[in-house]
Amino acid sequence: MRTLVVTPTYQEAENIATFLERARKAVPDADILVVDDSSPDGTGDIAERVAKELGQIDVLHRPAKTGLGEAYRDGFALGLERGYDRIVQIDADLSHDPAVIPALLKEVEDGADVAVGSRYVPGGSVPHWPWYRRALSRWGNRYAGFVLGLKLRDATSGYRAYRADILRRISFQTTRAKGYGFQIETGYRVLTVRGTVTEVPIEFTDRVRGYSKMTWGIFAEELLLVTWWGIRDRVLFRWRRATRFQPSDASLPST
Ligand SMILES: Nc1nc2c(ncn2[C@@H]2O[C@H](COP(=O)(O)OP(=O)(O)OP(=O)(O)O)[C@@H](O)[C@H]2O)c(=O)[nH]1
Ligand SMILES: [Mg+2]
Repeated sequence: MRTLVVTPTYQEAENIATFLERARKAVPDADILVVDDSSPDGTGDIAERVAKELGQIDVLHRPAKTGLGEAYRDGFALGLERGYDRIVQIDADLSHDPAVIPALLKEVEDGADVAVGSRYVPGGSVPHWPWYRRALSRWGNRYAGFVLGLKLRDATSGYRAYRADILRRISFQTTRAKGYGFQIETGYRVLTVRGTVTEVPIEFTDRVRGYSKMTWGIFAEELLLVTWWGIRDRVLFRWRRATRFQPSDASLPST
């Protein structure tokens, strides 16, 4: 089974070399794709240099910062085009420990369509987050779970391993979220097509170097999209289904 590890980067000059070294150590046989949005701090160039040293690493240089979701859509598209069987997504800021990648891949090997590195299953944790980050993440997850009926404890986790086939089945390229919402959107689509998802506990380490790109705009996009999907699928869809085939509908064939 061929594996591609995709990591999006924006302004990760202080983390990218360590990240690539640790990822290579964790999965020596996997190829790695860095998707950099022309970071002004030179992350893309550092990645190129490390790629030459370590091998099996490609850098996709995107012209501008257009969000995490866009970066993943391009990275996944390249992975499928090149025929990988499994695609891992992971942050480059060392919040996700690359040493867990084999455990996620094992779940996929054992039959899961997606293995999610989860902070909110027994054994998972976020030890260093301030209370407001913890609350945002927890309640964001609960809200998505409630509105969409998601059976996923950590729907916003960006640490996952996908079977390549499931990405094709959910037409990931038609997803639209730019930020965190991308994780919820893909998870929701996988569960909608009855794909199997398992959650593996992880310890999420708060980034030590660099700065977070999480903004209120990204959080608002997530809330709005989740609310819209909930209305579309749980209210409008049911209403349409309930009203479409009424016996009074004259266009129905009279069989
Ligand atoms: N290519 C690309 N990568 C991005 C973009 N925004 C964030 N990233 C990367 O996506 C990963 C996660 O972003 P972070 O800034 O750590 O955001 P976060 O993990 O959601 O938030 P924190 O918990 O505060 O770290 C990191 O590797 C970032 O460099 C973007 O617009 N384009
Ligand atoms: Mg982060």
